Amino acid sequence: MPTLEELNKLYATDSINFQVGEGGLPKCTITHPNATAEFYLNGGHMTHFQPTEHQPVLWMSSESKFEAGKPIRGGIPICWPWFGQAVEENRPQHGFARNINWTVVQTQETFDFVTIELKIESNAETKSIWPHSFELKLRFEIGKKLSIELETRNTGAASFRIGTAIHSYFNVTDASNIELSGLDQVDYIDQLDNNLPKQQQGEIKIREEIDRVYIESGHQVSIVDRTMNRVIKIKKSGSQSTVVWNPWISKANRMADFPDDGYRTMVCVETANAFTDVREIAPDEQHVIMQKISVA
Ligand code: TA6
Repeated sequence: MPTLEELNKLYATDSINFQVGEGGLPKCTITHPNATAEFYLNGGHMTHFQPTEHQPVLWMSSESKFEAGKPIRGGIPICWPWFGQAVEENRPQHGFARNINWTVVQTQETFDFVTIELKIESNAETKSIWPHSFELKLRFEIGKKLSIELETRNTGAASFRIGTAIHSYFNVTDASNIELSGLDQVDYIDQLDNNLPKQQQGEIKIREEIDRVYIESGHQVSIVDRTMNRVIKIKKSGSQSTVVWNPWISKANRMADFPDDGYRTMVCVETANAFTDVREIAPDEQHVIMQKISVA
């Protein structure tokens, strides 16, 4: 793994800088006229995004661990190559991409934004968990808006299937005083009710734990934060499933890296390929999933 000095020599720009982050993990900070942001090479995990003149957009847990090989709680976990529990035993929840170290491929700065490209590729360690050859690229475009693009390439000789989620945690002032619009009449799988299929009626309001996988939704979702008087708009491509999650009280209390009252100020809206939306990738083929976040 390159040293911070090598990373800065190769990839630093006026706005991009690599430094020691929490837990001694290497962190990239972005200080651009249009936004500030930060991410960790551990998991390719974005932990902060704030357009200038706005409040932070991403929620971070004050109890998150920052240990190599362990997922960070909050920000934007990259779930890949499966979403949720793996079918096989002792394989990590939400895949392994968020637990391993990513390498920097390139960085670029323009007047309007910065772009950073990271990648991981298959090796003996990944093949011991998932027996396929792949190259996975993650691209952040950070400016007044944030886009996150995940490109899977099959570099092996056999097809494989992937489940993914750009598992974004959004910062809201009071989760009981927001509405999520854009999913009205969309079918969803209720992960809290034996994965029964249901249909969304109207906007989503949060008054208890919610864990739903909206299927066949290419729709834009808006988080209307009445208290902060702002709307977070979430567009996407390469995905026909959107996950909405808030652990609410008892699940928040059960998670060691999640503050007991953390549920009050967050909601996850995840751009996914989950359940029936998993993707088959043939040799030399690729799949791109993208989430674009803007604040109004
Ligand atoms: O957001 C959907 C979900 O699958 C929830 O069921 C919850 O488990 C969440 O992901 C967080 O998962 P994690 O493994 O990060 O604790």
